Amino acid sequence: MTQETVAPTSDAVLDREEMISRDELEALQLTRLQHTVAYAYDRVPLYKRKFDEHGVHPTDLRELSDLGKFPFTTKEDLRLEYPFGMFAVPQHEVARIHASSGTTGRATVVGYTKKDLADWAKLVARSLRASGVRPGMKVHNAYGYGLFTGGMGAHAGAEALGCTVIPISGGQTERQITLIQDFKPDAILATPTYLLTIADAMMKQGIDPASTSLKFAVLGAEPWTEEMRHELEVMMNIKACDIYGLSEVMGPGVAGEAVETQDGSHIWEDHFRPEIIDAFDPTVVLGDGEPGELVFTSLTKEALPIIRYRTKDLTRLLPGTARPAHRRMGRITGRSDDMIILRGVNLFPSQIEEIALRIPELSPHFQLELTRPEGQRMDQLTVKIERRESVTIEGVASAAKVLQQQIKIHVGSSCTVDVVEPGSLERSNGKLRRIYDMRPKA
Ligand code: DLL
Repeated sequence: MTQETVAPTSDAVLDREEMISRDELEALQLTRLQHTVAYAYDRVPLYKRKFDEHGVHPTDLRELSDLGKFPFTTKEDLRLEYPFGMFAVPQHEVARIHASSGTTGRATVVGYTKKDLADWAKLVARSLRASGVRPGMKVHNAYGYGLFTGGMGAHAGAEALGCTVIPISGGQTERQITLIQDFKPDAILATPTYLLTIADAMMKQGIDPASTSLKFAVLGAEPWTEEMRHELEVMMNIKACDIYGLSEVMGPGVAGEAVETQDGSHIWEDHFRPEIIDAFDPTVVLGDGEPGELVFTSLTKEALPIIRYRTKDLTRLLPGTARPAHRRMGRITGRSDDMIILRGVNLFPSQIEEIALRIPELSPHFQLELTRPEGQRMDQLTVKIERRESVTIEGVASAAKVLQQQIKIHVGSSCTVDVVEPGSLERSNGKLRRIYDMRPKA
Protein backbone atom coordinates (compact mmCIF):
# COMPACT_ATOMS: atom_id res chain seq x y z
CA MET A 1 0.00 0.00 0.00
CA THR A 2 1.24 3.50 -0.84
CA GLN A 3 2.37 5.35 2.24
CA GLU A 4 3.32 8.46 0.32
CA THR A 5 0.66 11.12 0.61
CA VAL A 6 0.24 14.76 -0.25
CA ALA A 7 -1.60 17.50 1.52
CA PRO A 8 -4.88 18.20 -0.26
CA THR A 9 -6.77 21.43 -0.52
CA SER A 10 -9.68 20.09 1.54
CA ASP A 11 -9.66 18.32 4.89
CA ALA A 12 -8.65 14.95 3.38
CA VAL A 13 -5.15 13.61 2.78
CA LEU A 14 -4.99 12.12 -0.70
CA ASP A 15 -2.80 9.41 -2.19
CA ARG A 16 0.01 10.89 -4.27
CA GLU A 17 -1.34 9.07 -7.34
CA GLU A 18 -4.65 10.92 -7.04
CA MET A 19 -2.90 14.22 -7.66
CA ILE A 20 -0.28 13.43 -10.32
CA SER A 21 -0.43 14.92 -13.80
CA ARG A 22 -1.97 13.07 -16.75
CA ASP A 23 1.49 12.72 -18.33
CA GLU A 24 2.94 11.19 -15.20
CA LEU A 25 -0.07 8.90 -14.89
CA GLU A 26 0.23 7.69 -18.49
CA ALA A 27 3.94 7.01 -18.05
CA LEU A 28 3.10 4.94 -14.97
CA GLN A 29 0.33 3.15 -16.88
CA LEU A 30 2.70 2.20 -19.71
CA THR A 31 5.31 0.72 -17.37
CA ARG A 32 2.68 -1.18 -15.42
CA LEU A 33 0.89 -2.33 -18.57
CA GLN A 34 4.06 -3.68 -20.14
CA HIS A 35 4.76 -5.57 -16.95
CA THR A 36 1.19 -6.94 -16.65
CA VAL A 37 0.97 -8.15 -20.23
CA ALA A 38 4.32 -9.99 -19.98
CA TYR A 39 3.41 -11.35 -16.54
CA ALA A 40 0.05 -12.68 -17.77
CA TYR A 41 1.66 -14.23 -20.87
CA ASP A 42 4.34 -15.98 -18.82
CA ARG A 43 2.09 -17.24 -16.05
CA VAL A 44 -1.41 -17.91 -17.40
CA PRO A 45 -1.69 -20.52 -20.18
CA LEU A 46 -4.94 -18.98 -21.47
CA TYR A 47 -3.22 -15.65 -22.15
CA LYS A 48 -0.25 -17.33 -23.83
CA ARG A 49 -2.61 -19.31 -26.06
CA LYS A 50 -4.79 -16.32 -26.92
CA PHE A 51 -1.88 -13.94 -27.60
CA ASP A 52 -0.16 -16.56 -29.80
CA GLU A 53 -3.36 -17.26 -31.73
CA HIS A 54 -3.82 -13.52 -32.17
CA GLY A 55 -0.24 -13.08 -33.38
CA VAL A 56 0.76 -10.61 -30.64
CA HIS A 57 3.57 -10.74 -28.13
CA PRO A 58 4.08 -8.69 -24.95
CA THR A 59 7.05 -6.96 -26.62
CA ASP A 60 4.58 -5.47 -29.16
CA LEU A 61 3.30 -3.18 -26.41
CA ARG A 62 5.44 -0.09 -26.89
CA GLU A 63 2.88 2.62 -26.28
CA LEU A 64 -0.50 2.72 -24.58
CA SER A 65 -2.45 2.56 -27.85
CA ASP A 66 -0.76 -0.79 -28.64
CA LEU A 67 -3.09 -2.35 -26.08
CA GLY A 68 -5.71 -2.44 -28.88
CA LYS A 69 -3.65 -5.15 -30.62
CA PHE A 70 -4.28 -7.61 -27.79
CA PRO A 71 -7.25 -9.99 -27.60
CA PHE A 72 -10.19 -9.44 -25.26
CA THR A 73 -10.95 -11.54 -22.20
CA THR A 74 -14.58 -12.45 -21.50
CA LYS A 75 -16.62 -13.95 -18.71
CA GLU A 76 -16.75 -17.09 -20.83
CA ASP A 77 -12.92 -17.37 -20.61
CA LEU A 78 -13.15 -17.26 -16.82
CA ARG A 79 -15.89 -19.88 -16.85
CA LEU A 80 -13.90 -22.21 -19.09
CA GLU A 81 -10.92 -21.91 -16.77
CA TYR A 82 -13.10 -22.67 -13.72
CA PRO A 83 -12.10 -22.71 -10.95
CA PHE A 84 -8.45 -21.59 -10.77
CA GLY A 85 -7.11 -21.72 -14.34
CA MET A 86 -6.76 -17.92 -14.61
CA PHE A 87 -4.64 -17.60 -11.47
CA ALA A 88 -1.10 -16.38 -12.09
CA VAL A 89 0.30 -17.40 -8.71
CA PRO A 90 0.49 -20.76 -6.92
CA GLN A 91 -2.49 -21.49 -4.69
CA HIS A 92 -0.56 -20.91 -1.45
CA GLU A 93 -0.02 -17.30 -2.51
CA VAL A 94 -3.76 -16.73 -2.98
CA ALA A 95 -4.94 -15.08 0.22
CA ARG A 96 -8.64 -14.90 -0.65
CA ILE A 97 -11.16 -16.12 -3.18
CA HIS A 98 -14.43 -14.47 -4.23
CA ALA A 99 -16.94 -15.65 -6.82
CA SER A 100 -20.01 -14.43 -8.61
CA SER A 101 -22.99 -16.72 -8.37
CA GLY A 102 -23.73 -16.30 -12.05
CA THR A 103 -27.35 -16.49 -13.09
CA THR A 104 -26.37 -18.70 -16.00
CA GLY A 105 -23.65 -21.32 -16.06
CA ARG A 106 -20.70 -21.74 -13.76
CA ALA A 107 -19.60 -19.19 -11.21
CA THR A 108 -16.67 -16.93 -12.06
CA VAL A 109 -13.93 -17.32 -9.51
CA VAL A 110 -11.45 -14.58 -8.66
CA GLY A 111 -8.40 -14.59 -6.38
CA TYR A 112 -6.23 -12.07 -4.54
CA THR A 113 -2.72 -12.15 -3.12
CA LYS A 114 -2.00 -10.26 0.10
CA LYS A 115 -0.74 -7.35 -1.97
CA ASP A 116 -3.90 -7.43 -4.14
CA LEU A 117 -6.01 -7.23 -0.98
CA ALA A 118 -3.96 -4.27 0.28
CA ASP A 119 -4.30 -2.46 -3.07
CA TRP A 120 -8.04 -3.17 -3.14
CA ALA A 121 -8.49 -1.81 0.39
CA LYS A 122 -6.49 1.28 -0.57
CA LEU A 123 -8.69 1.93 -3.60
CA VAL A 124 -11.95 1.44 -1.70
CA ALA A 125 -10.59 3.76 1.00
CA ARG A 126 -9.74 6.28 -1.72
CA SER A 127 -13.26 5.98 -3.17
CA LEU A 128 -14.96 6.36 0.22
CA ARG A 129 -12.81 9.37 1.07
CA ALA A 130 -13.65 10.95 -2.29
CA SER A 131 -17.33 10.45 -1.44
CA GLY A 132 -17.03 12.33 1.86
CA VAL A 133 -16.21 9.55 4.33
CA ARG A 134 -13.41 10.44 6.76
CA PRO A 135 -11.22 8.55 9.25
CA GLY A 136 -13.00 8.16 12.56
CA MET A 137 -16.48 8.05 11.06
CA LYS A 138 -18.83 5.16 11.78
CA VAL A 139 -19.69 3.26 8.61
CA HIS A 140 -22.73 1.00 8.33
CA ASN A 141 -21.85 -1.58 5.68
CA ALA A 142 -25.01 -3.11 4.17
CA TYR A 143 -23.33 -4.72 1.16
CA GLY A 144 -23.68 -8.49 1.31
CA TYR A 145 -20.79 -10.38 2.94
CA GLY A 146 -19.60 -13.66 1.48
CA LEU A 147 -18.39 -14.63 -1.96
CA PHE A 148 -19.84 -11.37 -3.38
CA THR A 149 -17.06 -8.76 -3.38
CA GLY A 150 -19.30 -5.96 -2.07
CA GLY A 151 -19.34 -6.71 1.67
CA MET A 152 -15.75 -7.65 2.39
CA GLY A 153 -14.37 -5.24 -0.23
CA ALA A 154 -16.18 -2.25 1.26
CA HIS A 155 -15.36 -3.45 4.78
CA ALA A 156 -11.60 -3.62 4.21
CA GLY A 157 -11.64 -0.21 2.50
CA ALA A 158 -13.50 1.46 5.36
CA GLU A 159 -11.10 -0.10 7.87
CA ALA A 160 -8.08 0.99 5.81
CA LEU A 161 -9.44 4.54 5.83
CA GLY A 162 -9.58 4.44 9.61
CA CYS A 163 -13.34 4.19 10.08
CA THR A 164 -15.33 2.23 12.64
CA VAL A 165 -17.04 -0.45 10.56
CA ILE A 166 -20.46 -1.91 11.37
CA PRO A 167 -20.52 -5.14 9.30
CA ILE A 168 -24.26 -5.75 9.12
CA SER A 169 -24.33 -7.16 5.55
CA GLY A 170 -27.55 -7.09 3.47
CA GLY A 171 -31.04 -8.06 4.60
CA GLN A 172 -32.73 -8.05 8.03
CA THR A 173 -34.02 -4.58 7.32
CA GLU A 174 -35.69 -4.08 10.72
CA ARG A 175 -32.40 -4.80 12.42
CA GLN A 176 -30.56 -2.42 10.09
CA ILE A 177 -32.94 0.32 11.19
CA THR A 178 -32.45 -0.42 14.89
CA LEU A 179 -28.68 -0.33 14.49
CA ILE A 180 -28.78 2.91 12.50
CA GLN A 181 -30.83 4.45 15.31
CA ASP A 182 -28.68 3.06 18.12
CA PHE A 183 -25.13 3.20 16.68
CA LYS A 184 -25.66 6.50 14.85
CA PRO A 185 -23.42 5.85 11.82
CA ASP A 186 -22.19 8.77 9.68
CA ALA A 187 -22.15 6.84 6.41
CA ILE A 188 -23.94 3.90 4.84
CA LEU A 189 -22.67 1.60 2.11
CA ALA A 190 -25.39 -0.23 0.18
CA THR A 191 -26.92 -0.76 -3.22
CA PRO A 192 -29.17 2.19 -4.13
CA THR A 193 -32.27 0.00 -4.21
CA TYR A 194 -31.45 -1.51 -0.83
CA LEU A 195 -31.05 1.95 0.69
CA LEU A 196 -34.48 2.69 -0.74
CA THR A 197 -35.82 -0.44 0.97
CA ILE A 198 -34.34 0.75 4.28
CA ALA A 199 -35.79 4.25 3.90
CA ASP A 200 -39.16 2.82 2.94
CA ALA A 201 -39.20 0.51 5.96
CA MET A 202 -38.28 3.45 8.23
CA MET A 203 -41.29 5.39 7.00
CA LYS A 204 -43.53 2.40 7.68
CA GLN A 205 -42.25 2.42 11.26
CA GLY A 206 -43.01 6.12 11.56
CA ILE A 207 -39.33 7.09 11.50
CA ASP A 208 -38.42 10.04 9.30
CA PRO A 209 -35.48 8.80 7.16
CA ALA A 210 -34.16 12.37 7.08
CA SER A 211 -33.82 12.38 10.86
CA THR A 212 -31.07 9.76 11.23
CA SER A 213 -27.38 10.41 11.90
CA LEU A 214 -26.48 9.41 8.32
CA LYS A 215 -24.73 12.08 6.27
CA PHE A 216 -23.16 10.11 3.41
CA ALA A 217 -24.13 7.11 1.29
CA VAL A 218 -21.77 5.33 -1.08
CA LEU A 219 -23.90 3.39 -3.51
CA GLY A 220 -23.20 0.96 -6.31
CA ALA A 221 -23.28 -2.63 -7.59
CA GLU A 222 -26.26 -1.86 -9.84
CA PRO A 223 -27.27 0.87 -12.29
CA TRP A 224 -28.95 3.94 -10.81
CA THR A 225 -29.90 7.34 -12.13
CA GLU A 226 -29.57 11.02 -11.16
CA GLU A 227 -33.29 10.93 -10.39
CA MET A 228 -32.71 8.11 -7.88
CA ARG A 229 -29.84 10.10 -6.34
CA HIS A 230 -32.17 13.07 -5.88
CA GLU A 231 -34.88 10.84 -4.40
CA LEU A 232 -32.51 9.31 -1.83
CA GLU A 233 -30.72 12.54 -0.98
CA VAL A 234 -33.94 14.42 -0.28
CA MET A 235 -35.67 11.56 1.53
CA MET A 236 -32.67 10.77 3.75
CA ASN A 237 -31.00 14.19 3.98
CA ILE A 238 -27.67 12.73 2.85
CA LYS A 239 -25.07 13.15 0.11
CA ALA A 240 -25.15 10.07 -2.12
CA CYS A 241 -22.18 9.15 -4.32
CA ASP A 242 -21.47 6.36 -6.74
CA ILE A 243 -18.94 3.55 -6.37
CA TYR A 244 -18.29 1.19 -9.26
CA GLY A 245 -16.50 -2.09 -9.70
CA LEU A 246 -16.78 -5.69 -10.74
CA SER A 247 -15.34 -8.86 -9.33
CA GLU A 248 -13.43 -9.89 -12.45
CA VAL A 249 -11.48 -6.63 -12.33
CA MET A 250 -11.25 -6.35 -8.50
CA GLY A 251 -14.58 -5.61 -6.81
CA PRO A 252 -15.94 -2.27 -5.56
CA GLY A 253 -13.50 0.63 -5.83
CA VAL A 254 -12.40 0.38 -9.46
CA ALA A 255 -13.93 3.87 -9.65
CA GLY A 256 -15.40 6.26 -7.11
CA GLU A 257 -17.25 9.56 -7.15
CA ALA A 258 -16.17 12.82 -5.51
CA VAL A 259 -18.73 14.41 -3.23
CA GLU A 260 -17.74 17.96 -4.16
CA THR A 261 -18.61 17.48 -7.84
CA GLN A 262 -20.99 14.48 -7.92
CA ASP A 263 -20.35 14.15 -11.62
CA GLY A 264 -19.57 10.47 -12.12
CA SER A 265 -16.98 8.07 -10.76
CA HIS A 266 -13.27 8.65 -11.34
CA ILE A 267 -11.62 5.49 -12.59
CA TRP A 268 -8.47 4.88 -10.56
CA GLU A 269 -6.25 4.82 -13.58
CA ASP A 270 -3.03 4.13 -11.70
CA HIS A 271 -4.42 0.59 -11.28
CA PHE A 272 -6.75 0.10 -14.27
CA ARG A 273 -6.54 1.15 -17.91
CA PRO A 274 -10.04 1.67 -19.33
CA GLU A 275 -11.12 1.56 -22.98
CA ILE A 276 -14.49 2.00 -24.66
CA ILE A 277 -15.31 -0.25 -27.59
CA ASP A 278 -18.25 -0.60 -29.92
CA ALA A 279 -20.31 -3.35 -28.25
CA PHE A 280 -21.45 -4.64 -31.63
CA ASP A 281 -18.10 -4.36 -33.39
CA PRO A 282 -15.42 -4.84 -30.72
CA THR A 283 -12.61 -4.19 -33.20
CA VAL A 284 -13.57 -0.50 -32.99
CA VAL A 285 -12.01 1.34 -30.05
CA LEU A 286 -14.00 4.54 -29.44
CA GLY A 287 -12.74 7.93 -28.32
CA ASP A 288 -13.43 9.69 -25.03
CA GLY A 289 -17.01 10.91 -24.82
CA GLU A 290 -18.37 8.24 -27.15
CA PRO A 291 -20.79 5.73 -25.66
CA GLY A 292 -19.94 2.06 -25.84
CA GLU A 293 -18.83 -0.97 -23.81
CA LEU A 294 -16.32 -0.50 -21.02
CA VAL A 295 -13.18 -2.65 -21.15
CA PHE A 296 -10.56 -2.88 -18.40
CA THR A 297 -6.97 -4.01 -18.13
CA SER A 298 -5.52 -4.36 -14.65
CA LEU A 299 -2.12 -2.74 -14.08
CA THR A 300 -1.02 -4.05 -10.70
CA LYS A 301 -2.88 -7.28 -9.98
CA GLU A 302 -0.87 -10.36 -9.05
CA ALA A 303 -3.28 -13.29 -8.58
CA LEU A 304 -5.63 -12.52 -11.45
CA PRO A 305 -4.15 -10.16 -14.02
CA ILE A 306 -6.93 -9.29 -16.44
CA ILE A 307 -6.29 -8.12 -20.00
CA ARG A 308 -8.94 -6.18 -21.93
CA TYR A 309 -11.87 -7.59 -19.96
CA ARG A 310 -15.21 -6.92 -21.64
CA THR A 311 -17.47 -5.73 -18.83
CA LYS A 312 -20.68 -5.49 -20.93
CA ASP A 313 -21.33 -2.23 -19.05
CA LEU A 314 -22.39 0.59 -21.33
CA THR A 315 -21.02 4.04 -20.59
CA ARG A 316 -18.50 6.62 -21.82
CA LEU A 317 -15.22 8.08 -20.64
CA LEU A 318 -15.16 11.73 -19.55
CA PRO A 319 -12.26 14.00 -18.54
CA GLY A 320 -11.23 14.05 -14.88
CA THR A 321 -12.53 16.87 -12.68
CA ALA A 322 -12.01 16.52 -8.91
CA ARG A 323 -9.06 14.19 -9.66
CA PRO A 324 -7.92 15.75 -12.95
CA ALA A 325 -5.60 12.97 -14.19
CA HIS A 326 -8.14 10.18 -13.69
CA ARG A 327 -10.92 9.98 -16.28
CA ARG A 328 -14.50 9.67 -15.12
CA MET A 329 -17.11 7.28 -16.37
CA GLY A 330 -20.61 8.42 -17.22
CA ARG A 331 -23.46 6.66 -15.48
CA ILE A 332 -23.83 3.08 -16.61
CA THR A 333 -26.97 3.10 -18.74
CA GLY A 334 -27.20 -0.67 -18.47
CA ARG A 335 -25.47 -3.89 -19.38
CA SER A 336 -25.52 -5.03 -22.98
CA ASP A 337 -26.91 -8.37 -21.75
CA ASP A 338 -29.65 -6.61 -19.75
CA MET A 339 -30.93 -4.72 -22.73
CA ILE A 340 -34.54 -5.40 -23.62
CA ILE A 341 -35.15 -5.48 -27.33
CA LEU A 342 -38.83 -4.76 -27.73
CA ARG A 343 -40.10 -4.84 -31.28
CA GLY A 344 -36.75 -3.60 -32.50
CA VAL A 345 -36.38 -0.85 -29.88
CA ASN A 346 -33.58 -1.09 -27.30
CA LEU A 347 -34.58 -0.36 -23.75
CA PHE A 348 -32.91 -0.35 -20.33
CA PRO A 349 -34.58 -0.31 -16.91
CA SER A 350 -32.61 2.86 -16.04
CA GLN A 351 -34.48 4.75 -18.75
CA ILE A 352 -37.78 3.84 -17.11
CA GLU A 353 -36.39 4.86 -13.69
CA GLU A 354 -35.36 8.23 -15.08
CA ILE A 355 -38.78 8.92 -16.60
CA ALA A 356 -40.92 7.51 -13.78
CA LEU A 357 -39.16 9.47 -11.05
CA ARG A 358 -40.01 12.73 -12.79
CA ILE A 359 -43.70 11.97 -12.28
CA PRO A 360 -44.57 13.04 -8.72
CA GLU A 361 -47.38 10.50 -8.22
CA LEU A 362 -45.13 7.51 -8.97
CA SER A 363 -42.64 5.84 -6.63
CA PRO A 364 -39.20 4.42 -7.51
CA HIS A 365 -40.54 0.90 -6.96
CA PHE A 366 -41.13 -0.67 -10.35
CA GLN A 367 -40.54 -3.80 -12.36
CA LEU A 368 -40.70 -4.61 -16.03
CA GLU A 369 -42.61 -7.62 -17.30
CA LEU A 370 -42.13 -8.97 -20.76
CA THR A 371 -44.83 -11.25 -22.15
CA ARG A 372 -45.96 -12.61 -25.48
CA PRO A 373 -49.74 -13.06 -25.28
CA GLU A 374 -51.04 -16.35 -26.71
CA GLY A 375 -51.53 -16.40 -30.42
CA GLN A 376 -49.59 -13.15 -30.85
CA ARG A 377 -46.18 -12.67 -32.32
CA MET A 378 -45.58 -9.29 -30.71
CA ASP A 379 -43.87 -8.96 -27.34
CA GLN A 380 -45.53 -6.82 -24.74
CA LEU A 381 -43.96 -4.70 -22.01
CA THR A 382 -45.85 -3.99 -18.82
CA VAL A 383 -44.40 -1.49 -16.38
CA LYS A 384 -45.66 -2.33 -12.92
CA ILE A 385 -45.06 0.63 -10.64
CA GLU A 386 -46.21 1.51 -7.16
CA ARG A 387 -48.04 4.77 -6.57
CA ARG A 388 -46.84 7.05 -3.80
CA GLU A 389 -48.75 6.69 -0.52
CA SER A 390 -50.03 10.26 -0.70
CA VAL A 391 -51.73 9.90 -4.09
CA THR A 392 -55.42 9.40 -4.74
CA ILE A 393 -56.81 6.82 -7.15
CA GLU A 394 -57.84 9.59 -9.60
CA GLY A 395 -54.32 10.99 -9.59
CA VAL A 396 -52.96 7.58 -10.45
CA ALA A 397 -54.88 7.18 -13.70
CA SER A 398 -53.43 10.33 -15.21
CA ALA A 399 -49.92 9.50 -13.92
CA ALA A 400 -50.08 6.13 -15.65
CA LYS A 401 -51.01 7.83 -18.88
CA VAL A 402 -48.17 10.33 -18.57
CA LEU A 403 -45.65 7.54 -17.95
CA GLN A 404 -46.91 5.60 -20.95
CA GLN A 405 -46.66 8.67 -23.19
CA GLN A 406 -43.22 9.66 -21.92
CA ILE A 407 -41.89 6.15 -22.54
CA LYS A 408 -43.28 6.29 -26.07
CA ILE A 409 -41.68 9.70 -26.68
CA HIS A 410 -38.27 9.15 -25.04
CA VAL A 411 -37.70 5.43 -25.59
CA GLY A 412 -39.89 4.75 -28.58
CA SER A 413 -41.73 1.74 -27.13
CA SER A 414 -45.43 1.25 -26.56
CA CYS A 415 -46.15 -0.35 -23.22
CA THR A 416 -48.87 -0.95 -20.68
CA VAL A 417 -48.54 0.77 -17.31
CA ASP A 418 -50.00 -0.92 -14.30
CA VAL A 419 -49.95 1.30 -11.20
CA VAL A 420 -50.05 -0.95 -8.15
CA GLU A 421 -50.50 -0.44 -4.41
CA PRO A 422 -47.59 0.78 -2.26
CA GLY A 423 -45.64 -2.16 -0.84
CA SER A 424 -46.92 -4.71 -3.34
CA LEU A 425 -43.74 -5.18 -5.40
CA GLU A 426 -40.73 -7.14 -4.28
CA ARG A 427 -38.19 -5.08 -2.31
CA SER A 428 -34.44 -5.14 -2.87
CA ASN A 429 -32.04 -6.95 -0.55
CA GLY A 430 -29.01 -6.06 -2.64
CA LYS A 431 -28.95 -6.05 -6.40
CA LEU A 432 -32.57 -5.65 -7.44
CA ARG A 433 -34.04 -7.67 -10.28
CA ARG A 434 -36.01 -5.26 -12.46
CA ILE A 435 -36.81 -7.44 -15.48
CA TYR A 436 -39.20 -10.37 -15.43
CA ASP A 437 -39.10 -12.06 -18.80
CA MET A 438 -42.14 -14.29 -19.11
CA ARG A 439 -41.94 -14.82 -22.86
CA PRO A 440 -42.02 -18.44 -23.99
CA LYS A 441 -38.47 -19.74 -24.48
CA ALA A 442 -37.62 -20.28 -28.15
O1 DLL B 1 -21.16 -5.42 -7.88
C1 DLL B 1 -18.93 -4.91 -7.11
C2 DLL B 1 -19.48 -3.78 -6.32
C3 DLL B 1 -19.91 -3.98 -5.03
C4 DLL B 1 -19.50 -2.50 -6.85
C5 DLL B 1 -20.37 -2.93 -4.26
C6 DLL B 1 -19.96 -1.43 -6.10
C7 DLL B 1 -20.41 -1.64 -4.82
P1 DLL B 1 -20.18 -7.84 -9.38
O2 DLL B 1 -21.13 -8.57 -8.51
O3 DLL B 1 -19.13 -8.60 -10.08
O4 DLL B 1 -19.41 -6.75 -8.54
O5 DLL B 1 -21.07 -7.03 -10.42
C8 DLL B 1 -20.46 -6.14 -11.30
O6 DLL B 1 -22.39 -4.69 -11.32
O7 DLL B 1 -20.35 -5.04 -14.23
C9 DLL B 1 -22.07 -3.52 -13.34
O8 DLL B 1 -22.94 -4.11 -14.29
C10 DLL B 1 -22.76 -3.49 -11.99
N1 DLL B 1 -22.30 -2.34 -11.21
C11 DLL B 1 -21.38 -2.29 -10.24
N2 DLL B 1 -21.27 -1.03 -9.75
C12 DLL B 1 -22.11 -0.25 -10.47
C13 DLL B 1 -22.44 1.12 -10.46
C14 DLL B 1 -19.97 -5.69 -7.87
N3 DLL B 1 -21.91 1.98 -9.61
C15 DLL B 1 -21.49 -5.44 -12.14
N4 DLL B 1 -23.35 1.55 -11.38
C16 DLL B 1 -20.89 -4.43 -13.07
C17 DLL B 1 -23.92 0.70 -12.25
C18 DLL B 1 -22.77 -1.08 -11.40
N5 DLL B 1 -23.66 -0.60 -12.28
